[in-house]
Amino acid sequence: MSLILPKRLLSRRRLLQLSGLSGVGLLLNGCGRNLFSNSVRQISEPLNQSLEELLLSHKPVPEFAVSDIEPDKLLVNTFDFTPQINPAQFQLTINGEVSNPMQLSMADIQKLPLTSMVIRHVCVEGWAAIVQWGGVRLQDLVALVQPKSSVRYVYFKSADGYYESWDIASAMHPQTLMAYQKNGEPLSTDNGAPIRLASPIKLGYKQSKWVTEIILVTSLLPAKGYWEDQGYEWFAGL
Ligand SMILES: Nc1nc2c(c(=O)[nH]1)N[C@H]1C(S)=C(S)[C@@H](COP(=O)(O)O)O[C@H]1N2
Ligand SMILES: [Mo]
Repeated sequence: MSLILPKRLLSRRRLLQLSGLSGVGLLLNGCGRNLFSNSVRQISEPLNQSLEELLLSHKPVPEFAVSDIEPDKLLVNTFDFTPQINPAQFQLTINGEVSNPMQLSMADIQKLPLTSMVIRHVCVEGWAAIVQWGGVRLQDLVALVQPKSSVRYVYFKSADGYYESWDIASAMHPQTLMAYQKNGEPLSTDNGAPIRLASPIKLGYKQSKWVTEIILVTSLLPAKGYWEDQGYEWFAGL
């Protein structure tokens, strides 16, 4: 029985399973930041079978060189107002059809592996820009909350009232990031600080700035997105 095994022979993940607590649960219970490393470790663990199969089907979009970045071409495109968020108090909520709903501070998020990519941002209004985004893969955040196999869509709520929904395949793409850096610098408030979506596979309006909540769901609601609900195409793939 497990009780007679010396603890060091058990993997941390196994220990967490045995204790009936996930790393995330421990994190939320305030048992100390050092335990966050257990959550990070779980990123390499399987999600669920349907999502694991999805991950195998992804084709990476070719990226540009850092020398191709067009710093002046990314226009600020904000439709309502620019929310001012205190990054020290900010919490990103991830919930919905998941086993481990969680809230992450920017410090938590910045402990996760950083991915950087140089891609083209394309706005439906007729401009484009090559941009470098740095952040955490959305698939890594999704792995932390342990999605149920029923999950098909992801909603993103933003601090300015903007909202979006994505198909889970696009959300789990390895180049779909929750970005907190632009062109090698911390993300500016205008561009969505402290954290925003960035992906080479979707039009600009899918790429929510100032994201506060990520909700994994089985079905789309009648409200699909800020622009989509005014007639814009929902999938908006590039
Ligand atoms: N929350 C929020 N996200 C948003 C928008 C917005 O108005 N509010 N505009 C969208 C549009 S149409 C585009 S093209 C990009 C622009 O990003 P940028 O302002 O960083 O260039 O943000 C997208 N994300
Ligand atoms: Mo846009």
